[in-house]
Amino acid sequence: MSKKVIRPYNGPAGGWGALRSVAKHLLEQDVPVHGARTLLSANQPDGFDCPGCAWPDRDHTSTFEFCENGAKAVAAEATRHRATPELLGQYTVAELAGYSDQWLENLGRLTHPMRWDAASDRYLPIAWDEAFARIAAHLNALDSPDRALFYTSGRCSNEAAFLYQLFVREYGTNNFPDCSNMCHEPSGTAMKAQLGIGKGTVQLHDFEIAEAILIFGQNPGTNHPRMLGELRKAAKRGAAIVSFNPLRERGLERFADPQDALEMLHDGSTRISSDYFQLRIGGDLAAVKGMIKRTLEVDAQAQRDGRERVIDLDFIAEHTQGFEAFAAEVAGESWDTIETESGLTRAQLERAGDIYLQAKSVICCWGMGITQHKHSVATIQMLCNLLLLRGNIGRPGAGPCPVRGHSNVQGDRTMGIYEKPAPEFLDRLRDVFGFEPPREHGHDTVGAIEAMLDGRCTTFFGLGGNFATATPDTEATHRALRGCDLTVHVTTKLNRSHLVHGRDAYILPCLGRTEIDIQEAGAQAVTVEDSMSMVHLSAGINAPASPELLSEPAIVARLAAATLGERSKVPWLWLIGDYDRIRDRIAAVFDDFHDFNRRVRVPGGFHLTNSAAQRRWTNPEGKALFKAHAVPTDLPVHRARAGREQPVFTLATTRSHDQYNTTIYGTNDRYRGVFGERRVLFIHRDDIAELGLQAGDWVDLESLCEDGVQRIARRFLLVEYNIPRGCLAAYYPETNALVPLSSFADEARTPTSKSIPVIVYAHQPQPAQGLRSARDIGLVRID
Ligand SMILES: Nc1nc2c(c(=O)[nH]1)N[C@H]1C(S)=C(S)[C@@H](COP(=O)(O)OP(=O)(O)OC[C@H]3O[C@@H](n4cnc5c(=O)[nH]c(N)nc54)[C@H](O)[C@@H]3O)O[C@H]1N2
Ligand SMILES: Nc1nc2c(c(=O)[nH]1)N[C@H]1C(S)=C(S)[C@@H](COP(=O)(O)OP(=O)(O)OC[C@H]3O[C@@H](n4cnc5c(=O)[nH]c(N)nc54)[C@H](O)[C@@H]3O)O[C@H]1N2
Ligand SMILES: [Mo]
Repeated sequence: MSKKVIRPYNGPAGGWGALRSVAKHLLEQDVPVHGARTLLSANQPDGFDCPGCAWPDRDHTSTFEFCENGAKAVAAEATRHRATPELLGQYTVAELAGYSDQWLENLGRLTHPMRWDAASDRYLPIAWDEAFARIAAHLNALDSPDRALFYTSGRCSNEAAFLYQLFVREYGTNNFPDCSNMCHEPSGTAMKAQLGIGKGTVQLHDFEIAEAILIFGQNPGTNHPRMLGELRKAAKRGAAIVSFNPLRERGLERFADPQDALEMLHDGSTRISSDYFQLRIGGDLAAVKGMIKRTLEVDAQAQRDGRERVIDLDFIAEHTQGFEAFAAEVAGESWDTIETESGLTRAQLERAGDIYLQAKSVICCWGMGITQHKHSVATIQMLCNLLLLRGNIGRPGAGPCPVRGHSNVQGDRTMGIYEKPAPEFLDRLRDVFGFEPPREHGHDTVGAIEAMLDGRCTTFFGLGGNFATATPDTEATHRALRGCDLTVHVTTKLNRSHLVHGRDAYILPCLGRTEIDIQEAGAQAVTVEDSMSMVHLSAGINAPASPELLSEPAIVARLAAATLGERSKVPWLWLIGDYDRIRDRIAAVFDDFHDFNRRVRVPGGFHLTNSAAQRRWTNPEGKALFKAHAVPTDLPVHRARAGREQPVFTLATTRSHDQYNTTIYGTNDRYRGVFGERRVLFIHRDDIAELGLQAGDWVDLESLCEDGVQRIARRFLLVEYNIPRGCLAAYYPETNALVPLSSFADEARTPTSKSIPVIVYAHQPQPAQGLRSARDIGLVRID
């Protein structure tokens, strides 16, 4: 274990620290000499799409953009470490489960398909054909296709996702839980109802002209480092950048661009946020409503004074519905409630409102700090209400900008990875392919866990991801997976989901983005869609990690052929001979992908139509809707506080700088000043005192939920931090055991990972349970 150090970090994000960190990771991963060439090919027209995040590239044709965390993601895939059958054969699964997630990750790339052998409790190699035949036999023996679940993580390409949903629907179910259910689902749900489309309207060039950029619940310095380049340019030209975040994130404060030689040589940096509002966790709806209230008050005053109105009356009249009722509801909300629930003062909110009013064009960005609450959908609709007031949707430099996570999570949805598919889409599948797809809605992620727990589902298939660790309520989820008759994972590396398996279990290793994919017609490229709806090509440049690996489209197609056989209407094996054939089918199903093969070969790719960006409102009302929402005052945390003497905190689970979701690269969180430890709890100094504890003490966390289940996560180091009182932050996934399965966003069912009511007490060591609990909830064995 490396040494634990807690040391406030006052430098900028980026800078030399970022370069040093990349060098360290390249060395640790033992990336081959051509590793540098690999990094230089990320996001290049003839290279691969960076597996790091979904932030777009300048036309995908620019010169290399340095990104520390993109480089780590690439290095993790291009590593020289190999988890061969010989290596894995040395351990029983019970032994492997005793190790940390980081240790599993460091075993390296999987090289062979494997099947769990019950007699020896080991994963042993199996031939591809045999694996497909056995999985197919299992699927065909189920009394209903709805017994099986087909999970997707957001890294797979459009081609793989399209074939996957096609296979699963021809097989007969819409059971598509996906990572999006835990991520930006509320963004899609909120905007689809309100604006008619579930995607952001903004493109990269809008960042060049926006006069204000508001950033809610997002930490781009760590999770979307290339976004800092855009923010830096905007700050330099004088745009207002306003952050709303309970934590003062370094990347939102100062940034040194490693690409700017002068800035680097002179140890300079650029201020990013012009204003920073440290609101309470879950306080965004109240804060935005305060800004709206300010806007409407200023407007009313202007009206009384006979001055020009500050809201866009023409836009409201022509394009929206519900304004009068909405304005009346806002007027009825008291400043008291708004201040208490947001944790900001009226003066601060008026200031924020005035920044909004002074800017001719405003972009609103948001991330997981907004989407992982009970009231996420309402909060996002409040953000869109704010934009609508001054016509900030559908014109240059303005609009909503949900910043997506996984590099193709948006594309996977576009391709039909959705448990509630639209009837028109299913009609198209039927017409193009000639089979009748299932119409009944399937399970989302929470529904999938519930269905495994009560035995409705018995089979789990994962295309990427780490379901056992990414999902809420770790104990329940693990029980759910272990109860399955079959678990199968398509993956690049070993992770905990492969160790928390069903009675029969397979690991199917696939090619990564960085690798050359050879099929019958030669080397293939795939396509992805970024967070701003640009679709472009991605082609690997490295030799595969093992000659045994198959591409994701090939795995899906061969499994489909094995399962559906003669009864299939789809020429599976022919389709994967040349991915142009898959793209032609995609074009036949989605009008927006017309002429797909030609348009995607134009450097930079093409932009998908966005109706809201064109001010066409495709919801049933045919208008952008003002949606009134009261500031919530009866959330689980309010209820948990009522009548309890002991302080009840709101815990947000968040990412460190050294992780990619459940993939842990290291134990440092440089910008937050934490080194060598992940089990930390960020807490206000006065709260530590009130608990009668001291910084550096170890504590246990217990979540409070009305379902009567006791959920405890043990042994976290108290770190005194600049965070509002009553609010806590700790890392995901160590804290997932605290997120109740029954606690999710209204309408969107996203687990409430950013607002868990918890109590905190001195750590109570648990003798004897050591290894068993390590197996169950993935605690770290300290090597
Ligand atoms: N290097 C790296 N890149 C990644 C990822 C990764 O793990 N590592 N993950 C990818 C994925 S899948 C995603 S979805 C994105 C996630 O990227 P982000 O959306 O940035 O995700 P988080 O780090 O979970 O949390 C974001 C921020 O929300 C703040 N926050 C917490 N609660 C609240 C609240 O109630 N209100 C407000 N306003 N803020 C709050 C936290 O302080 C934190 O700064 O990044 C993607 N990119
Ligand atoms: N408490 C809490 N829980 C959360 C969150 C949170 O903020 N707090 N965030 C949620 C969010 S936003 C998300 S998106 C989910 C993430 O949920 P997932 O997408 O399920 O998890 P990841 O950790 O991104 O998946 C990592 C695994 O993907 C596999 N992999 C990597 N590259 C490839 C590839 O090219 N192909 C294939 N087939 N497999 C590959 C590797 O095995 C790796 O171990 O977690 C959610 N869970
Ligand atoms: Mo995500």
